[in-house]
Amino acid sequence: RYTSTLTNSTFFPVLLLFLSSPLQWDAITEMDEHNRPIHTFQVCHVMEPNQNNWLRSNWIFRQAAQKVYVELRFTLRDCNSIPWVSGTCKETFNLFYYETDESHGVKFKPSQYTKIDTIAADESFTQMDLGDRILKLNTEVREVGPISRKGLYLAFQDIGACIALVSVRVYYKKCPFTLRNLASFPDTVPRVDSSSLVEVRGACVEHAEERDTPKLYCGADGDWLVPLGKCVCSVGYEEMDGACFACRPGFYKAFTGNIKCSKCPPHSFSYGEGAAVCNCEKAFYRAERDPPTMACTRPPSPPRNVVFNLNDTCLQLEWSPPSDMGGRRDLTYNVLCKRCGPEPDQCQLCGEELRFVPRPQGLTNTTVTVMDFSAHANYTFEIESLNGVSKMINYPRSVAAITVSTDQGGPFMVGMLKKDWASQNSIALSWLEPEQISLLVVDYEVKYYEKEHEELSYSSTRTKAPSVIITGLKPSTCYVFSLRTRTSAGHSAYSPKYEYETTDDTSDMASDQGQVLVIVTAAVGGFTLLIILTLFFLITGRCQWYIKSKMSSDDKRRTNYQNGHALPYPGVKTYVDPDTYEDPTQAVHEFAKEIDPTRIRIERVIGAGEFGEVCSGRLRTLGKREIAVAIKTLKGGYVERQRRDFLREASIMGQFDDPNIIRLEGVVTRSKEAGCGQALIPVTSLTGLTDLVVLCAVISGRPVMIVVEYMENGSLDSFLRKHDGHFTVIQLVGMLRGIASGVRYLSDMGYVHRDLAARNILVNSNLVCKVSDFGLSRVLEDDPEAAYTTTGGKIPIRWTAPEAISYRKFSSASDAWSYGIVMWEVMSYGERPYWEMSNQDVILSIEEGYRLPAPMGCPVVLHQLMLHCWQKERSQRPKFTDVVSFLDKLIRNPSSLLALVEDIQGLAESPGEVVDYHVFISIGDWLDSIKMSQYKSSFVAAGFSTLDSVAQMSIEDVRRIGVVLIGHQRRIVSSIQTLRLQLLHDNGFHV
Ligand code: ACK
Repeated sequence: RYTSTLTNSTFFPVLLLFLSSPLQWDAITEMDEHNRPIHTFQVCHVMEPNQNNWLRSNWIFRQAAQKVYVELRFTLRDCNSIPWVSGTCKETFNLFYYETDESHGVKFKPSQYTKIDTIAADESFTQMDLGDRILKLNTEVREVGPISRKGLYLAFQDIGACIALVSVRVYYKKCPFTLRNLASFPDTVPRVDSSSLVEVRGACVEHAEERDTPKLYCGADGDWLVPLGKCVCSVGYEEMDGACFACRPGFYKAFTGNIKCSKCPPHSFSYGEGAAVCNCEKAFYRAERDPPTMACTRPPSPPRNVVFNLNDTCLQLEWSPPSDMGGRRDLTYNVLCKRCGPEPDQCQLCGEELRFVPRPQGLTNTTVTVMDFSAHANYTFEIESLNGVSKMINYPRSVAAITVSTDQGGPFMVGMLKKDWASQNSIALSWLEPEQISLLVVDYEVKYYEKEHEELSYSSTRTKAPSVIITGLKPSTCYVFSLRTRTSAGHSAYSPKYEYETTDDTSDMASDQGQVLVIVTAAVGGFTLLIILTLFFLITGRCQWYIKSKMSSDDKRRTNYQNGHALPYPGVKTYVDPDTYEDPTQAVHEFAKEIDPTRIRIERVIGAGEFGEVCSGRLRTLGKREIAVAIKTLKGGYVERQRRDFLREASIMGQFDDPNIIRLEGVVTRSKEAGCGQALIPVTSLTGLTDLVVLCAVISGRPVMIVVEYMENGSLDSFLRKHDGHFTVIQLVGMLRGIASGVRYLSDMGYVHRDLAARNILVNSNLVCKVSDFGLSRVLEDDPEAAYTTTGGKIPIRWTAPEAISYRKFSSASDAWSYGIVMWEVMSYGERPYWEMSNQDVILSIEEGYRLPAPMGCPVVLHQLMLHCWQKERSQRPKFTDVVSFLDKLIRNPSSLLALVEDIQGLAESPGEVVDYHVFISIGDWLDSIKMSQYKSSFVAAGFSTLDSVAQMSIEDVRRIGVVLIGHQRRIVSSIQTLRLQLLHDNGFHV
């Protein structure tokens, strides 16, 4: 039977053949307990000794597989239940394979076959079971590979057991053809090595093109992981249901990308399908640089209301903008000048002697000044309005014209300018209106200046009436006045100059006294204000001086350093960057206790650090107690800089005092020079030569050490990998809570860790997690995960927030991102974040919005918290104090952890394949098949005795019946899901 019950698997047809040997397997059809026929191969020569009965499969074409899975279902008779067979009866059989390119005519030679495994039954049946018609079916799966030949044979060797082989299924796993982000990915066979992923490049679907190379990774179980890059629909095509469709008539799409087709802009149309741009209607145009999204436009109408002002030397033309701008805003004007004779057709273009201010062409204002024109001439000025599409047409131009005769000027000269009265600061003038003037007077302009200053700077004022009072003048000063008229034809020339004087100071005594009073009042008020302000500044100034003088040098530590700026942080102890000390040794002694090395006993080397070995040992405390410690050593032969960098960590660690931060016991910095073998450090338990060598290195020269509390379980990443699946969710959440609480303490102190990762967390024997590895940038230099970025820094890419990677913006919010990655590491038992992806791909995928999926068995709430930590906008990431209280709530209310991500994805993600289910499986068989036999009695005791009832079980039920370990819960729940699918299919549902 070789139909599929497995996702992403391809099955091979398998046929079993008899082989000629004296005692053979038999093909037998039996009835199961439901009276349904089962076809089996059986052998049961338990009485005779030295059995060697072979059954071989057909040649199985390998196809693309590199590794195949063989699933066997069989029953096996318990030898004890058969009388008189001791010594000859066996309870195992052997599974073999033979790789070959030849598909036919291969003679069976046992010596060519390689053994895959000896297969034993988890459940054997007895005579009694037979009587009750209970078949105890065993399921065993074995992997075979890597396979390189074209195909293989399988063979079964019986050596004297009583076996019925019910089914053999041979299959391999593949990532099935899929469409993602408008790219298609072919069927892909995973690598034989299950820890590495196959990178597959997708091909864009029709009418789509690559934006960033579309990629997926094929995982060992045939799942597609980590979509990267994408294709986007080409111009004229839009995305719908994973394909690119042409824009309908009347619509267009001018750019590639996953945007929708848009309606044609005003005054444009598209008749066909798949238009990249819409064409303009008649008499409408698109300028060269107009985007296709812009409406089609037309040239503007001519300018309106052209007038001119003319005086002796200047001719100013003015006009109003056109009534129709043609739908654009890039309006300009050109002025063309023609000088004409007495007849209108005797015109020619003006020569270069005429000056236009600012210029004759490309004007943006509605005025231009013309100079150096001839007197007694007729000029015609054509003012043309233009916009970006004017040059698309030659005719008609949008022009307004005006004719100016430069003869004008004298006729509307005014009469004499008369002084009516004068005061200390003002002079009143009046004049007679001009006579015999055909044009309407618009206004008069009076120009005046101090006589002493000639005409260097003058003022002017305009008035519509033939009189004016000029104010703001100096007393006893002579001013020069002249006047001109403005009509619709422009300005007249100025009148002759008139001189008038203001009166002197004494003539206005009363007002002067008033002014004195005001000044005195203001002075008194000002003085009072001055006294009040002086008093105020004296008091506050004193306070500031007092505050400054109180801040002695050791108050430095009360200052919170963030991004190099000192922020006062009242009431909370804050972190002091040791680099702010001129002498780093002073920082070490301020924050770390000096330990007399005779109090330390080194016992074992437990690892290697950047500066030297890490040892475990004992420290005699001042109260004569001995405590376990870890001792970080600085290699002999160090230079001063290395010593400073090494001790920097102690200067930082020594400032912290929190149950979730690794505790500094002290440092050894002042011991005397010692040679190899000198008993500076009493060594009582050297275990071997290596330790001896190491210790020599430690004690030669001037030994320098950092002594910290001992953490029995070492670093969190290797600890979790070693104990995969061994903890309950609550235990894992407890660890996460500890880490969050430690980082909360650091962020409250104003310290940014920058390298939070499971490898930098230590675990003690009570599973308490503590943050370690301090030292800011130096930490990153040490970290083997740290890689150089384009901005030059060394950064552990997979753990670091995007803003810290791209512009080194490290903050407690970037620590929150790293904390999210630590959560993921914990929930996946030390899996490498982003698996085998390259750093570059990690950066790209994060930028595109990809985030790590929930690890197997991860409660939904925890994955949500991770996603919260991985918000792109750093201000939206959670604060550590919120993370701690959230985790506390989960611990108090564990039912919130019950919903697993798989539960939610559940059936929705199941494959649509044909399912074949062997109905005679018992609960025991099922638990055996997933290697969870130890829970058989728990299932039965809790009343879950049929597969139907098991299929209804929730994760909560699984926990309730006593499955505590999360790894076991994971295995059982995922198998229940498969079971559910199988039952659904058996009941006629296709999922
Ligand atoms: O994973 P591990 O066993 O835990 O290997 C590394 C090694 O030293 C190099 O760093 C271990 N280690 C570091 N500090 C301590 C400590 N305080 N207690 C116990 N082991 C430690 C770490």
